[in-house]
Amino acid sequence: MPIIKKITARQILDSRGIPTLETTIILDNNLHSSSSVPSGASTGAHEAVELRDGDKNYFFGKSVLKAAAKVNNNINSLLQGIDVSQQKKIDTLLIEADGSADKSNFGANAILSVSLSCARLASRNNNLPLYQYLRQLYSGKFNSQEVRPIFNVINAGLHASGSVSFQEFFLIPKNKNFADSLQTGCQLYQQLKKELLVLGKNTSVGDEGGFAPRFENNDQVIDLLIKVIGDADVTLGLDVAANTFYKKGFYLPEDIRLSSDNYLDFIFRLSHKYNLEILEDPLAEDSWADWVNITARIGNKTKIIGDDLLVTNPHRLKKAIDIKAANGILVKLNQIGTLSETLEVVRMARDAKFTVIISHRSGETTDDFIADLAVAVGADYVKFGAPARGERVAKYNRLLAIYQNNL
Ligand code: 2PG
Ligand code: MG
Repeated sequence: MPIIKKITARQILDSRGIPTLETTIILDNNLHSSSSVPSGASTGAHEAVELRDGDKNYFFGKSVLKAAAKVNNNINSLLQGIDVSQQKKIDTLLIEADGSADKSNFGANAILSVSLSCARLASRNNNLPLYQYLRQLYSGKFNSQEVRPIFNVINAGLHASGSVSFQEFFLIPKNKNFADSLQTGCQLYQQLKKELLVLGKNTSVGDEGGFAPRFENNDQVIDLLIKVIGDADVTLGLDVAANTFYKKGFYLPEDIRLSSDNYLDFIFRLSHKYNLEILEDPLAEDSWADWVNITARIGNKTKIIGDDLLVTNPHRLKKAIDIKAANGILVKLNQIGTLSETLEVVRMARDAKFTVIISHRSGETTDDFIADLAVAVGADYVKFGAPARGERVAKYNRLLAIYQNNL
């Protein structure tokens, strides 16, 4: 097996025009491959740390030149001469050399860009499509159905200023295969645009390609989506991203300030009223007891998904499984920082019968690695944004290639 000859990283731009990292690895047989990493806006407090330069006069402190230097110097020397197919060994070396609990020395962005590049390069070297190579690495339980896309068609919260408090409003088609679900999602997205125009609302889009007009309240958005769905076989979901309106023990979802108990009732009624299939981050990221409560109350008909709660972290997932604080997990590679740890988290989630959703970040690139990851682990759903904007569509198109042509 060819060995790693050289690793280089450069600063590129993400879909918000904010710097991110792209890393290229070259083998001694001169085969090479690159991967770039995404970045969130509504990041959980317990995520692995992105290394950013913090120079206010250069990209408002968001540049990643230090992270690039860590790849070019420390990580390049660390991994030179290593067999690129030794993914677990490579990820362990990266974690140990970084030495911190949150990957803040090298930066999770630096570490992940290398981890993903290694996998992509090893798959090429083996002449395997990436998803097939990743399935070998995963070797856990998986759902053999095609993944169901979750379309975030209205962007609000931190992804679209001036709109309502909930961050994402989902349409979730129930077609049997991915291509048909994609078609349904695209048609409803266009139908939604027409309805917004009839209402005299703005049809410009937010960070994830969903429309981002002003609404009076969260219910108004959902009622419009119900109208757009009509008799199509499509369900609803939300990423509440409750951290963003949780302040000192109280929730402020609208013009009201609710205690935790009253807010739990509010969420319970909402889920019941709209028959939500998916409810992501309905509660603040450290309110474990309330998560247990909501899962016990509505978990039998709604998937209670931990994003900021679980941050793709095996320790937080274990706790959630043990105390039944959720019944599903949003999986984001950059929340934990290596491919091997992510695969481990998916294996744990599956063994506990948790729903698995592979997710993008609000700041993305056209890198479509997560489409292959979703097929490899047999995820239940993918959350890649609206069926619009290049960085979102790249992932949906990659799924089409995988499912239709086994590429
Ligand atoms: C989320 C994500 C992706 P961000 O909260 O689920 O939609 O948003 O990447 O901003 O954390
Ligand atoms: Mg979320």
